[in-house]
Amino acid sequence: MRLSSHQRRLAVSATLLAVIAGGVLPATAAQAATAAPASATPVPTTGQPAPGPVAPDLEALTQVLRNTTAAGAPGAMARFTGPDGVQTRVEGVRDRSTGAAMDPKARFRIGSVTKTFSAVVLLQLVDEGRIELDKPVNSYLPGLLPDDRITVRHLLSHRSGLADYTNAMFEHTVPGFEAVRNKVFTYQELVGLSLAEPRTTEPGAAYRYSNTNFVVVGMLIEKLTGKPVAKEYERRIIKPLKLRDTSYVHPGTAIKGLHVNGYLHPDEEGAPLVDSTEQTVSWAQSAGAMISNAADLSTFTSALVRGKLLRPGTLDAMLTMSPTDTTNTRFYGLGLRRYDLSCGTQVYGHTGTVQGFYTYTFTTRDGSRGLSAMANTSNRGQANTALGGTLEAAFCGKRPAGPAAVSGAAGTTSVRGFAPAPAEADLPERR
Ligand code: REX
Repeated sequence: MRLSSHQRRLAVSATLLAVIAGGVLPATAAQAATAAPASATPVPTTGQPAPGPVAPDLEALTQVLRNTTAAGAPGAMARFTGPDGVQTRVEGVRDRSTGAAMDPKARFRIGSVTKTFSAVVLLQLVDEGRIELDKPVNSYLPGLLPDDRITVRHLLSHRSGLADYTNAMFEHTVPGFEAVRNKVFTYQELVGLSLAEPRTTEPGAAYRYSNTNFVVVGMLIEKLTGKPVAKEYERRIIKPLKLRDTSYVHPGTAIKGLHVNGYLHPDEEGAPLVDSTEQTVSWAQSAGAMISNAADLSTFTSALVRGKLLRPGTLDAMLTMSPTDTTNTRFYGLGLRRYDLSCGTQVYGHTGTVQGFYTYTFTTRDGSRGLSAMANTSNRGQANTALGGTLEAAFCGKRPAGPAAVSGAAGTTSVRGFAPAPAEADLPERR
């Protein structure tokens, strides 16, 4: 049965509520589930006493990766770095045609983790006095947006109300993907697609995740620096942090060097996976087109929270969070997420979804512990939810609720794992 995107959204919300009611979420999250509307004004939320570090459960990490492959990912990996060094775990394959095993050093497409890189570049321009967070976007890009009240901060916090053009683009997953796989869009074209749709909120009124925001961030970076975003990522982040496996090759289509192949699940249950490794990712650009690996992502997020990339004031602005859903465990700052885990630990980072790749990269506030995990599939909500369990295993030493339960009948694959309490934007079937 094919559900409309609205039906899918309702089903996902119902699942989330059922899980909360069933007590899988920690009690505090369940109690808070009716509070904290996503439209609440952002407030600094740094007042909680930090709980003591909990050792990672590496067997649980392995179990989570097994659940992820049982849920339909050809392979999955996790890399944890903490006081006892680096621990990596892999399951399955990175290339289905050769059968090559998943490799924790391999490169992959990081999707929206790119947004954190874009936010850092723009916030460095704030540090340099070249742009102000609370000024209208139109004062830097005259006439671009239909509303002079939309500010730079609204873009970085997903509060502009600019529609996410990717919802319509990928309404039909494989045809949508194949239509843009080799396409090269200008930023202006992508903004045009968004502006052809009604805006979702008044400027500043509410959090509504939209790729359009970070396309405009890319435009701002290029306008202010006079350079392509690729050069700015390179000069400001990749080189200083020596991220040798990180790149922005748009509109190139290949992932160079040792890499993971990505496999997209079609909407039709049982249809063969589509190898989606090669694509321009032009539909996302500064909102999602970067390539990296697990080690580089942890170096990046750790350096960020340790204040190596931004001045204290701009880092504070980036870490000023507002809820993205009603569980009060998921927050968004400026190009950065915060997840409040079941053991009380707060972790900062981002998630990513690009055809064939799910990514999670998160660090503790002091940068001393970090987790990067990926699975080489997408459009497979169960696999993404299962992979999210790496955070609980790594930062809370928690096992998933049970092994993957995969029934034989098409469309009934289910995974019992951690509560699917990702931010709404991670919800796999959101279209
Ligand atoms: C595009 C469609 C998903 C994926 C998307 N990705 O908006 C951005 C991103 C760049 O990484 N966002 C994530 C496709 C969620 C984040 O911020 O955490 N889905 C797929 C469909 C559905 O085609 N019909 O699953 O590959």
